[in-house]
Amino acid sequence: MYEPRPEHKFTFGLWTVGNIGRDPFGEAVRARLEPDYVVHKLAELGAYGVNLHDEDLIPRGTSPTERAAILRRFKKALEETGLKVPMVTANLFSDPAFKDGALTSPDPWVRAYALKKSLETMDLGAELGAQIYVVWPGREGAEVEATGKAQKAWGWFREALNFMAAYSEDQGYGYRFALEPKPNEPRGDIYLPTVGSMLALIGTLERPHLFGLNPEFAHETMAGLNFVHAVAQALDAGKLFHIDLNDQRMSRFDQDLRFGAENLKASFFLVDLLEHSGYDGPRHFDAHALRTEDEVGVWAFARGCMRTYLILKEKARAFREDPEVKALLDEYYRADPEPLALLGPYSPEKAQKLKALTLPEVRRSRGYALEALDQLAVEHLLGVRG
Ligand code: GLT
Ligand code: MN
Ligand code: MN
Repeated sequence: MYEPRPEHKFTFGLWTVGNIGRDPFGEAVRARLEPDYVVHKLAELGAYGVNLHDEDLIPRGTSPTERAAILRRFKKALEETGLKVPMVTANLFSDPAFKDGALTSPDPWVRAYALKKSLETMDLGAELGAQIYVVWPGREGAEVEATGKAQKAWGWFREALNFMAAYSEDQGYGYRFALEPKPNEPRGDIYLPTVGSMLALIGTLERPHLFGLNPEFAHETMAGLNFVHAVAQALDAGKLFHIDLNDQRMSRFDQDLRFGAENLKASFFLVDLLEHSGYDGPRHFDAHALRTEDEVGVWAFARGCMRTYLILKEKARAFREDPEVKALLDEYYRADPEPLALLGPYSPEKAQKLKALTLPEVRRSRGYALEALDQLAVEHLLGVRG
């Protein structure tokens, strides 16, 4: 019943299941997995696709002949399994050149190199059939304010995004660009920390219709923000182009935990939102197995992400269909025609009538029954209803 299938559109990054378990204090604990092997394993588990950074597939310094051989093997695995590559992104954070920013480095050599790398990643993605291009500005930030770079960085970043979108159009690639905010890590402060700040940036771009969001559960959660609200706002703006699902405890380092591992209730309402929103893009798990795990643990982790999503999807359906929930919600949203007629678009008559309005006293004393409603959600989650 909770068996993942390609139509569920679950995707993983090569860097997620391929994570070798390095952290700032410790060395790798797992061997690198070959990309074509990952493709076969993900297909066996019922995933829809695999996403990648340029360097996950083609390590820096690969010769053109080696590159061709890697691509041949990878494409063969995709053909054999039917797995898709819906999204690609450039690694603009590992190279020492990017230590003070990539697209917003103060050094124009570095900015030009980061842009070149982005264009080449778009070429690679197009060859693999990718339609979504993620931009995660992880190194675009600062620890030191004395440079005044915060005022310039926006302009550089905007210029680069405009360039990339123009290139995509020029080549006929048809990419949709999904911008991924994060508050901090690896930089002390990243310039575009939240879904809200990315949405605001999009309005200043030359081709805003080509740009949307790739929000990540862990990233808003690190900042103590409500991820469900962030996704709802992106959806409302028509800007949910992609989503990074994982889990995280607040105010910690970027944990990228298995989906649902920590905040079950928030995950439940996120799945509820996604499944009822009409969003039909990939459900991408940007998470990795704990450092304690061997390869067996990696596949248990991947399977766990997908199963938890499907279980929560079923619970969300049962919750929405529960007659008690429906009755409480009917009452919650009950709308008298009299005030409704005063709301909506402005008119001088409505303004006059609004000024004459007296609020019935009962509107102050009413209860909203949210305790009962929330308890029903908890009981569905605990498996005693539905
Ligand atoms: C990196 C980061 C993620 C981004 C990826 C895209 S890479 O692992 O932590 O949140 O989505 O570059
Ligand atoms: Mn993360
Ligand atoms: Mn991410």
